Amino acid sequence: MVTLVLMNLLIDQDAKHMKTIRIRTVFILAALVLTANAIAYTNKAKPELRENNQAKKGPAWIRINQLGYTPAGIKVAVWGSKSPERIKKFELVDVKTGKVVFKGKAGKDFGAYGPFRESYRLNFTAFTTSGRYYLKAGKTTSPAFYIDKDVYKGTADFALRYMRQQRSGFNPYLKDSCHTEDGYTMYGPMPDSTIIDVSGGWHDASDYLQYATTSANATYHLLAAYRDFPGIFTDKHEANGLEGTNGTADVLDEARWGLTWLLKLHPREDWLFNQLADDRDHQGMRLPTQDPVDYGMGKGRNRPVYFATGEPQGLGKYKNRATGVASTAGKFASAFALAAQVYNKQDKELADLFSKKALTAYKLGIDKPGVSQTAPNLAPYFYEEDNWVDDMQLGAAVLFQLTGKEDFFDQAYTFGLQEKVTPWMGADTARHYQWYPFHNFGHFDLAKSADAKVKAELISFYKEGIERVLTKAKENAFYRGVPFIWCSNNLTASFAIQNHLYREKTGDESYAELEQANIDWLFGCNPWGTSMVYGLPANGDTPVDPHSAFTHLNQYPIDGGLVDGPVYGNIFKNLKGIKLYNSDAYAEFQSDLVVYHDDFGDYSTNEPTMDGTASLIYLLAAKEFRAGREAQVKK
Ligand SMILES: [Ca+2]
Ligand SMILES: [Ca+2]
Repeated sequence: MVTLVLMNLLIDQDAKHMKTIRIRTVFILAALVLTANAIAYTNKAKPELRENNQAKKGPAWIRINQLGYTPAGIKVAVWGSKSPERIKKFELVDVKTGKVVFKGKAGKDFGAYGPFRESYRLNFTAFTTSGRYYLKAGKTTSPAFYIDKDVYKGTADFALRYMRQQRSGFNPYLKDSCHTEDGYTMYGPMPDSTIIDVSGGWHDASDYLQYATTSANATYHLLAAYRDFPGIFTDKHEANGLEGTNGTADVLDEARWGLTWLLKLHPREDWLFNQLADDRDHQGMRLPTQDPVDYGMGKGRNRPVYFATGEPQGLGKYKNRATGVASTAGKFASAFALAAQVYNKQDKELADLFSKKALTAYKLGIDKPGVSQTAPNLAPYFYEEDNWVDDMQLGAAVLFQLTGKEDFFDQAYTFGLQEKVTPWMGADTARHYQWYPFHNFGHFDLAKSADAKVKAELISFYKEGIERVLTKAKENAFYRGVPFIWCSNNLTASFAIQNHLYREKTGDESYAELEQANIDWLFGCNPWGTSMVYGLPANGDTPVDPHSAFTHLNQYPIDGGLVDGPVYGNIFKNLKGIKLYNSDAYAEFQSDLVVYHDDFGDYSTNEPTMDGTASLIYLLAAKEFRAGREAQVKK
């Protein structure tokens, strides 16, 4: 996904692409029009209240969650200054009346962080009245924002737009088909180049590779979102993704799209495929429906599908370090086993099929423990997943829910003890997708079936991971404890989900502020003052020039796409083939610590990903659900 180095090098050499004129204003307006109906509440933002945070002159800024804050929720903004100025207090002002409605103390001086010399957390959680406000500290004011129970309403459905746009096979956004001739087999027990139908699924990011590991994890997130928050999602699309209704929540339509592809990758009990296409894909920007890449079968024809052998793979210069198939097989087992539960009432035959597939996939993982990494070809980049017990734990946990067989519970528990904490938590760095999924649903799903003692033990593992991140987070005003590696936003969304799962299971609110800080970060409470989700909120500062063919070539909005996110300054400096195409609107917010560029040329921070967006959908559904529950309690 983010391995677009070669592509960028090619583009660098292509004078035509270099001269692509970006009509940014028109583009932004078009995006705003197209997204105008998406978010019920943010529509209330009157144009004259729209403020561009970056454009505001420093030396100090107040960063907020642009979606807004729920009345009963944690409410914190961050004040940062490039001057040695300090503050002691802040005020909350009602936009309509101009009156100060709340006064707060600035609290601890966090000092320097990233681009800022001084920084503070402005906590106004105690103020709970709905309305539209801005914050003021010294001479600095924040953009206006809402406090309202509906600030998350419709956001999960909005992010589903990006998933539909990523569909391979029939693409409902383009209303056209692509990659219909996938694929031909490699590494399998059948002769190489055997034609097999594996068309469908989702493109991984702005390239068009498709991975079992990310697709199965995304499918699990969508199914879990439907399971946990069924009332959040609407039905405004048909199964094929076109507008209409089919009596099924769109999130389940999307999960089904993923499941249908996963079934094609596990067509027999002894067959499991791990990947479709490879980095030969990285040959310049084009829409998926105009993909001319030739994998040896002719331009735009069949792409290779890699059999999960458990051995290192790579058809070109580079190879991965695969040791087994369990990391992929476990993800298939969990997605199928949850699907079997979800469809049990509405389609028994389908549920039985998923149940059968869950069992056979899980067995493949038992037979070949170890990791099944993605296969590189031209470049040395791949998803270097190093853990598999998390995947098998979740698979076994959900199979226990499905079957009631004690063996599955025991195995899930044993796997769970082998990796209590997802290892990136508390670390300063990790390899690309080394510890994936970025949080483990396994403890949560197993705890549902456990007695009080085991439940408490499993949930304490989440607490341990949260504590490790908190140790780092409490040192800075943004409460950042997530490492700035590639896809830091995906880790951020995942970490917020882990906090949510912990809070749901325990009722312990100790980490609510940390959880909210991670969500706020994604929506603008970060050094750059921008949301990291395309088009969300509709009137906010959100990415306008992401690393995507849809936006870059055709000015098509990529609504709901979560971009990779900020990386350490030294990661960015050492990347190959990276260059910014426009002057950096965020120049004064870059630092040696961390950078983020809203620029097509930065494939490391500004490329949306399918699986990160799927995690975001779960998280946003959780937020909307929780906001609704808080509002009920208040009544
Ligand atoms: Ca639907
Ligand atoms: Ca794993």
